[in-house]
Amino acid sequence: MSLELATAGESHGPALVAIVSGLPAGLVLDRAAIDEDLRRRQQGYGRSPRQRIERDEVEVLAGLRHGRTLGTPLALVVWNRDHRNWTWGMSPWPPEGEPQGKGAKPVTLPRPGHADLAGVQKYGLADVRDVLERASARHTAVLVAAGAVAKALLAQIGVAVSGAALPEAGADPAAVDAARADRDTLGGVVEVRATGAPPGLGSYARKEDRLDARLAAALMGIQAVKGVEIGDGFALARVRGSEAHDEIVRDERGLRRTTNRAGGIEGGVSNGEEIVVRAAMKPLPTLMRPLASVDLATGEPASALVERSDVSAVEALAVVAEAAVAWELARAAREKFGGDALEDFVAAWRAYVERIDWAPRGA
Ligand code: EPS
Repeated sequence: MSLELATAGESHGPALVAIVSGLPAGLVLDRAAIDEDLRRRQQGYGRSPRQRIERDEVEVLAGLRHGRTLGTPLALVVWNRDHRNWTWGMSPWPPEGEPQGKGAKPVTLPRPGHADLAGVQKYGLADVRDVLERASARHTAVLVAAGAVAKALLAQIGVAVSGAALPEAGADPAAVDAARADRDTLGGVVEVRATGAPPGLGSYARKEDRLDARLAAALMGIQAVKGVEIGDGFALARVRGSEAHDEIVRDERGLRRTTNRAGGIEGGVSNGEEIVVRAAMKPLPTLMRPLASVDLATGEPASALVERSDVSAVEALAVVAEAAVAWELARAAREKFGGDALEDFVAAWRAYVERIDWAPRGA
């Protein structure tokens, strides 16, 4: 039994859609909790004016009855309010009438740092809009909705996940103001911590089972992420082995570690300590003072497309990264504990933690 997630949706199309399969039956979902995560994702200093248009809320089309999962695919929708300004430009079917509104003119000025150029080359497209609509970080709204569902499942086994931006670069309001004044953008670093994860999530058996590899892929899969670190990560490369590992002791509750340099994962398996991961975000590449590019229609040198954009979205990334980590931990927990009914899943978890010698950490 595993969780699976399929998504669809363009930034200015009608909606973003997610289908979550592999949930047990009987999980109570709290609509307000999902909407609160969607609201958190829209916050943060330095966001684009687009966030004044959107007011993201989840709509459930299938898989839920009276607030409880049915054990069938769960269909989630987040509507794009901005679509009303793009009804011609982003019409799924050939539009009727004269071109009007946004998206009516083709984009031919690829932006360095976006998928624009590689996307038109790869898919044989003439209009960069056909690339940027799906590549956009708008997509992360529906990933946050799915992550909120994952967090509800994890709460049943005492696991809590939370993300925060490190207070520097794009999470420092003064730095954001300075970058905005220079018509520039900023990145930053976010950290996600998960408490209560038992030892044994993930496996060393195959590289695709390794929890650290899975978390790294989940975080790298988020727009603008260029680096991922587990625990002390890169800093471990510069210390001796005697200073790099987490010694094992036993207290009255069970086995535990005296430090957590590994970030709660050894050999690709959770070790029962807090799981700590960080992701580095590059500065957003849509610039109000654009970089050099080439007009794909004429072949002549030109400036890249200037479009409404965020100065920084690092606080939004913290919420998206939290959702990505929650999703991956929930997936690993479904693999380990199984069960068609929620109570079977929880009973398998309880029997397991009673069997092992472990002092639960921070739950
Ligand atoms: C984004 C560009 C901007 C952001 C968008 C991500 O979109 P727009 O061109 O409509 O202003 O606002 O993020 C969101 C819409 C969102 O909800 O996070 C991009 O190019 O990735």
